[in-house]
Amino acid sequence: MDELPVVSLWRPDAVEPRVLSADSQGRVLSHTSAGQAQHGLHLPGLVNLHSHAFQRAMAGAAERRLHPSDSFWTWRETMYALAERFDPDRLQAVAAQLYAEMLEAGFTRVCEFHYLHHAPDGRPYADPASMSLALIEAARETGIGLTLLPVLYMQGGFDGRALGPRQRRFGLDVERWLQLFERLRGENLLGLVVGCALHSLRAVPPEAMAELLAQLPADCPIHVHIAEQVGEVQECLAVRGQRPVAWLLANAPVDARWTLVHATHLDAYERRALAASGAVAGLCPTTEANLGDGLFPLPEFLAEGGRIGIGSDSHVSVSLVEELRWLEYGQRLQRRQRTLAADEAQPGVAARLLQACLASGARSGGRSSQLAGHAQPLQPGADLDLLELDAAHPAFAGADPAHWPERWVFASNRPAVARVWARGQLCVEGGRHRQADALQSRFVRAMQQLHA
Ligand code: NGQ
Ligand code: ZN
Repeated sequence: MDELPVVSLWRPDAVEPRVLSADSQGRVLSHTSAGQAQHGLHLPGLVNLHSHAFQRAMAGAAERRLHPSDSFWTWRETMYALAERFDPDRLQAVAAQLYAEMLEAGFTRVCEFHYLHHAPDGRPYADPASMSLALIEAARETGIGLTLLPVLYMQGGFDGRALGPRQRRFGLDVERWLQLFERLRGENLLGLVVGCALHSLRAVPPEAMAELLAQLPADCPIHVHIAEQVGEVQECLAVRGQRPVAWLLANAPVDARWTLVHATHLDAYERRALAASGAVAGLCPTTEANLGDGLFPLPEFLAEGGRIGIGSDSHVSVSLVEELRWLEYGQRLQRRQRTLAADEAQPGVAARLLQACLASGARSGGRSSQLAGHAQPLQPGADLDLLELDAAHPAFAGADPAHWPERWVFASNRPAVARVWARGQLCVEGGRHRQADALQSRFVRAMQQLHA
């Protein structure tokens, strides 16, 4: 365990000097008051609740027009073409670079929504878990907490059509999914959580969904892509007679174990019912902007007690700041108002968003079951995940540290995270991951091969 500093821990609108200690697993052992506050500010690390690591290799490479009506669906073809070029080594190289960047941004756990299961021709690797193991090794190399979500992906669309040639490597049926799940649960990596992902309502037939859900352990986190594109909502209405979120709520026991990724297109009933379910809405603002998805009804959902978290998804940006900033800015642009994520109890926009993300992280990451009740970050038993803002950064000049989150999210473009601990281990110092240089050289080589 690395030595921990006396921390100046951010609490909404206050700063508490604390001394933290960790057990050998990197969990908080004690949390005691430390008389004098130090200058600076520490926050609990955040969970990045949605990642497709391989897509980091595509960031910025799909921004040239291919078609007069480029869309999510034309982007997806480019993404599939890149996906074909991955093998386990390239995946590990790209994922490790990505995870190091996440740590530098202040994310201390990642929920990896993983569906590149097989070789490009659709045949399983000699070890069918090879691609998942590459992700586990990337997490081990970087120190990030990993919630690995092997994805069930069975069909090419709502109508039940077979997987297309470029989707073959994603395919698993329920039986083979359960084999992979059991195998991964036996892997030895500190802090590893193995959960379940259903790719989307498009990719999983209703009977298979029910069959799989019935066999999951009670504490298993469950993630699903849902209602991201208008076309998907229309197809779901046509084939299943309900909008996607309404259909899921009616056909699955959606509760606090669930993370609904995107959930962009909600009617008022769906929005209220999702808020009441205890599930987390997994918002991915920079990817949703990049893909032209639409805007989530944030102020209403928060007012109704809904839970949110953020993910960097396609990794066109790997920045906590940018995700939170765009989450608020999208609402401002749409409604021509300001401070839309704030409310009377919490007037700080960044503070409210951070509070919401910190409260949902343990659920989405599958870490709440280890504790009594729902894990609050940095309480005894929770992972010792911590970030330190750079007290010398000009963004914070003149501000009360309790209000630094607003300065950080709205006014720092140069990175402001100085140090990051994941499960008690110091991973980032001076804003850089401790293995940044070596990871980056290997990443550059992999990128040259992937784009050759
Ligand atoms: C994915 N990504 O699985 O990587 C999806 C695109 C799909 C996002 N939705 C593919 N952002 O939904 O079919
Ligand atoms: Zn996704």
